[in-house]
Amino acid sequence: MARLLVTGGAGFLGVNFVRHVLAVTDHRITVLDKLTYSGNRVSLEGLPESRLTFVEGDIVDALLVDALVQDADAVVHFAAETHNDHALAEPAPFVRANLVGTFTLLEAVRAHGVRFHQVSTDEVYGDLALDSPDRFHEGDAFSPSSPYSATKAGADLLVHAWVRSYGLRATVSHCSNSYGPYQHVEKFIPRQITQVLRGDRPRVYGSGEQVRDWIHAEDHSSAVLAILERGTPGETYLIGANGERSNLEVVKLILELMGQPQDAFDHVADRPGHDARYAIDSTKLRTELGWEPVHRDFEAGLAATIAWYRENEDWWAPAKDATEAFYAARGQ
Ligand code: NAD
Ligand code: TDX
Repeated sequence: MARLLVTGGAGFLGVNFVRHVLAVTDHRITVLDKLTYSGNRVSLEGLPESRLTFVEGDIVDALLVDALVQDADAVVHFAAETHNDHALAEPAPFVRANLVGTFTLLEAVRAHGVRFHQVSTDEVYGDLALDSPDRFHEGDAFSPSSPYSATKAGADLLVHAWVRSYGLRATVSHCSNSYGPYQHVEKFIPRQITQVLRGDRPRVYGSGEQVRDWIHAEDHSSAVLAILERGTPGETYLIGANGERSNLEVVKLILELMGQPQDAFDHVADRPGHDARYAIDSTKLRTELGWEPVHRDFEAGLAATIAWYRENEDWWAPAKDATEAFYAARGQ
C-alpha cells in the first residue's frame, strides 16, 4: 500500500484520478488543493475518509508542501491554472501556480527523495496543421503558442532538469483534451452541454474547424496510474485515445444527442492565437506499459457525460453565471 500526495485533486482530472485510484488500488491519498474557482470540494464527497485526507492549501507554500511530501511515497501533480481563455486575459496566476508551484514541489521531492509524476498537456508541442497526417510524439520539441501552454512547458522543463541534475525519480505525461464528469463549465464540452440544458445556444469560436483529440477522464486516470506504477523514471509518455474531432463535429453531436437541431449554435469571436489541431501518438504508452483506453466509443462517452450534467445541476449551476459573464465581456 502506498501513500500518494495528489495536488489539484479537487479539479476535474484530479477528482477523476482520486476516484479511480481509490476504486482499483488500496493506496491512501492526501489531496492538496487551493480550491480556486476551478476546484470543488463537493466533487470528493462520499469517498472513504479512512483512505482520503483533504488539505486546503497552495502548492506555492513551501513549508506546507515540504511537510506533506515528507509523508508521501509519491506525488502526482495535477494542480495548475488550466484555462486558455483566462491565461490570455490574465497570465500572472499561471506563472505563479504552474511555474513557481511546480518548482516548490520539485524542491520538496528532491529533499525527501520522493517519486514524482508531472501531469502535463499536449499543448506544449504547439499545434499541427489541419490538413497534415502528423501526430505528436515523445521526442518532439516544445513549441507552446499560448500563455497557458508556455507555463506548462516551462514547468515540464524544470522537471527534466531536476531529473538530469539531481537524479529525481520523475515521469512526465502529456495528454490531449479530456472530457467526462466533474469538468468545470468553462471548458468546451461542459459549456455547450450546460448551454443547451439552460435553453441557451452553444458558442463555437471562429470557424469551429479546429481539431482536438478527445479522451475520457477515466482513461486518463488509468494511464497516469500505469505510468506511476510501471513507468521508467526520467521518461515521458503521451496519453491519447485516437479521438480526433473538429469542434463543429463535437457541438453538432451534442445537439443531436440532446434532441436539438444541428444548426442551433452560434459562431462567436475566435480565441487569439487559437491552436489549429492537436493529435497524439500513444504507441509508447501502449507498447511499453500495456495501457489501453476503455472508453473507445466517443458518442457513448459523450451521452454519459450529458446525462451526468443533466443529473448534477446542483454541482455546475453555481459556476455558470460567472463563467458566462466572463465570456460575454469578450464577445464569446
Ligand atoms: P482544473 O482547472 O479542473 O483543476 C485544477 C485544480 O488545481 C483545481 O482543483 C484548483 O483548485 C487546483 N489549483 C490551482 N492552483 C493551485 C495552487 N496554487 N495550489 C493548489 N491547488 C491549485 O484542471 P484539470 O483539467 O483537472 O487539469 C489538471 C491537470 O491536467 C493540469 O495540470 C492540466 O494542465 C493537465 N491537463 C488537463 C487536460 C484537460 O483536458 N483537462 C489535458 C491535458 C493536461
Ligand atoms: O465556448 C467555447 N467554444 C469553443 O469553440 C470554448 C470554451 C472552447 N472552444 C474551442 C477552443 C478549442 O479549440 O474548443 C476547443 C477546446 O477548448 P477548451 O475546452 O478551452 O480546451 P483547450 O484550449 O483545447 O485546452 C484543454 O486541453 C488541454 C484544457 O483546457 C487544457 O487544460 C489542457 O491542457
